[in-house]
Amino acid sequence: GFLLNVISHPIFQRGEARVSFIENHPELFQLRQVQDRSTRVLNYLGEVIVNGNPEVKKRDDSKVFRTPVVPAFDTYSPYPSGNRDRLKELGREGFVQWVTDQKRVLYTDTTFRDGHQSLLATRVRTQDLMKVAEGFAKAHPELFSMEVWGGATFDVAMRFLYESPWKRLEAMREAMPNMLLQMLFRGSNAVGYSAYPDNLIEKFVEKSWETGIDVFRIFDSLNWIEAMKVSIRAVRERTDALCEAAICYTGDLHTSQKYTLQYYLDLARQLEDEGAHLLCIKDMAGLLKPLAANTLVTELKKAVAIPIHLHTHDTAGIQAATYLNAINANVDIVDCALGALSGLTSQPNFNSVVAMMQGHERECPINLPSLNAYSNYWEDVREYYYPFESGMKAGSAEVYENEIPGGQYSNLKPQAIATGLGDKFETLKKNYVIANQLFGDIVKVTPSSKVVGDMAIFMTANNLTAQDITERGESLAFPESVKGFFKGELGQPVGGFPADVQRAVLKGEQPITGRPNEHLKPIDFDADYKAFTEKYPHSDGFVDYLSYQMYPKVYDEYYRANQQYGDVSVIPTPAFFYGLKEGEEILIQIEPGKSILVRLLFMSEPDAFGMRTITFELNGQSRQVQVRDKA
Ligand code: 3PY
Ligand code: ZN
Repeated sequence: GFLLNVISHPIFQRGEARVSFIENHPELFQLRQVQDRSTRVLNYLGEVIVNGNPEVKKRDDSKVFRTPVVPAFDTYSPYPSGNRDRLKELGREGFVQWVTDQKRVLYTDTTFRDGHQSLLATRVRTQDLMKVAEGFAKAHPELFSMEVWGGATFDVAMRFLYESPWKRLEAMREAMPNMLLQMLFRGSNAVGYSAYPDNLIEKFVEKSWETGIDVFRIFDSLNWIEAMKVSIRAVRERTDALCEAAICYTGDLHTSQKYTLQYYLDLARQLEDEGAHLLCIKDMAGLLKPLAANTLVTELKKAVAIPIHLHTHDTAGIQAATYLNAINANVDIVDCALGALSGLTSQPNFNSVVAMMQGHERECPINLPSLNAYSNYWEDVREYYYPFESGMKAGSAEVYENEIPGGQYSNLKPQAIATGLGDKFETLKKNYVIANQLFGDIVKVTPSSKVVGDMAIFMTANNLTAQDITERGESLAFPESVKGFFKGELGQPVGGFPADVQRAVLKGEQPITGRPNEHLKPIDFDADYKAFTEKYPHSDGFVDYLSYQMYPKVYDEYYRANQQYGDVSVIPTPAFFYGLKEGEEILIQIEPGKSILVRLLFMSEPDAFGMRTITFELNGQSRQVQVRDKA
C-alpha cells in the first residue's frame, strides 16, 4: 500500500522525487497509518476467530445479542450546568458549604466504575461507556458526581482490554464537562496493590487531576491514617479537586469489640483535621445494616462538619433500607448504580432509590423515565459480558459472616476456578473467614482483602486448618502477598499483628513498623522517564510512564499488544470478545470520521504448519490474514 502511494504520487511519476520526498509528504504516512490500522484490526479479529479471546473461557455460540438502544440526546445542545460548574464558580470551600447548606440528598452514579467492577469483574470497555456518556451528562446534571475511574478499572483496562485508562478518562472528561468526575484512590497504593514512593503518589494525583478527575476518594486498606496523609495533601496542595477521605466500615458497630462507634468517630475527626473536604463511609462489603447506619450517620454528623458521602454494596439485599435510614439521619450523598448494573455485589439500584425518595422532604428530583432508559441500555450491554458474571443469583446474608467486599466477590470465583478450586467455593468462603481471624480481624478492602483471599486459596488448596497454621506454620511456605502483609508492607492493622502467626510467616525476618513508602527511594523522574521513552518509543508519553510505574509487566504486555494490534478499543464489544461468524459484518470506526466495514467471508482448515487463512472483506475488497491455530 505504502509503496503504491509513493509510486502513484504525481511528483514521483514526474521523476522529481528526491530522498527527502517521503519526509516532505507526510500524507503518504497517514494513508499508510490507516491501512496499517485496518490490517492490525484484522489481525486481532483473526486471532480471536481462530483461537478465541483468552479472557473468554466459555463461549456460548447460541447467544444472540440485542442491539443496545442509546437514549436519544442532542449533540448540538449545550450542556446544562452541573456540579463541576458549581465547583469552578464557588471554589472548594464554597462548594462544600453549598453541599452542607442545601437539604436535598445528592447522588453519585457508580455505573462506570464500581458497578461493573462488582458485577462484571471490571470488564466493561470504554466504547460501551462512551456511547452514553454525553447523553447521560446532558440528561442528569443534578448528580453530585460520576464515579468513573480508579479501583480496578486502571489495571483491568490494560491487562485484559488492551486499553489505555488515561485515554478513557480523557474521553469521559470531554463527554461530561459539566459533571464532577470521581475516582477511587488506594492511598499509598494509588491504583495498585503495593506501596509506591511518595513522589510517585504525588505525580499520579497531579496527572489524574490534569486529565479529568475532580473528586478523589482516598482510603487505606487498613484504615491507617498515616498512609493516607501524602495523598490527602497532594490533592489539597497540587490540585483544585475535592479530597474525599474514607473510613472503611467493617464488622458491626453494635457488636464488634474492635470496630466500635468510637473507633469510627475518632477516625473521622482525624481525617477532617487532615484537611478532607468530604468524608466517605466506605462500606465495601455491604455490612452497614440499617440500624447501624442510623447510629453511625447521626453520630458522625455531630462529630464532623464536612459533608458525609455513603458508599455501600447491596450484597445482602437490604441496603436501600440502609440508605433510607442514612438519609433520615442527614447523610449528604449516597452512591447508586443504574438499575441494570445494580444490586447484589454492586451498589443499590439508583432508579429505585429515586422512586423511594419521591415525596420525601429531602427528595432530589431526577428524571426517572430517563434513568430507566439508560438502565435498559445497560441491560442489553451487560449481555455482551456474560462470561464475567459471578453466578450469584440473589442477595445473601452470608456476607455478614464472610465480609467479602463486593469488588472482590466477582473476582474470587474465577480465581478459584483458575486455581482448580471451582468446586470448593464454599470451603474457600469459610477459609476466608478463618484467614481473617488468623490475621487478627482486619479491615478487608483492596489490597488487604486480596491478601486474605490469597491466604484462603492457599489454605483451601492445601487442606489447611487454622490449627495447622498456628502449630506448624513455621514449616509452610506462605504466598508472597501474605509474607508482605506480615512484613508491614501494607501498613499497620488496627491493634497490630497477631504475634504467633506473624512469627510463623516471617520465619525470623524483621517486619517494618513505619510507613512502607518511607523505605522506598524517591523516583528520579527525569532519568527514569527518559529510560522509559527509550524502551517504549511509541508510548503515549508521561501518563503511560505512570501506568508503567504502577504495573510494569502489565504495561509491557499492553504496549506489545498495542504495537501488534493497534488500538483495539475501537472494535465493537461482541467482536472483541467473540470474533465474527461467517458472513457477519461490522462497522469499525478506526479514527474520528474514518470507518471500515469488515465482513468475515471464510476461514480455511489449518495447513501443514497449523496456519489458517482468514478471508475478510474490507470495504468491499477481499483481504486475507494468516493465524496460527493453537488448538
Ligand atoms: C478497589 O480498591 O478497587 C475497591 O473497589 C475497593 O472497594
Ligand atoms: Zn465499592
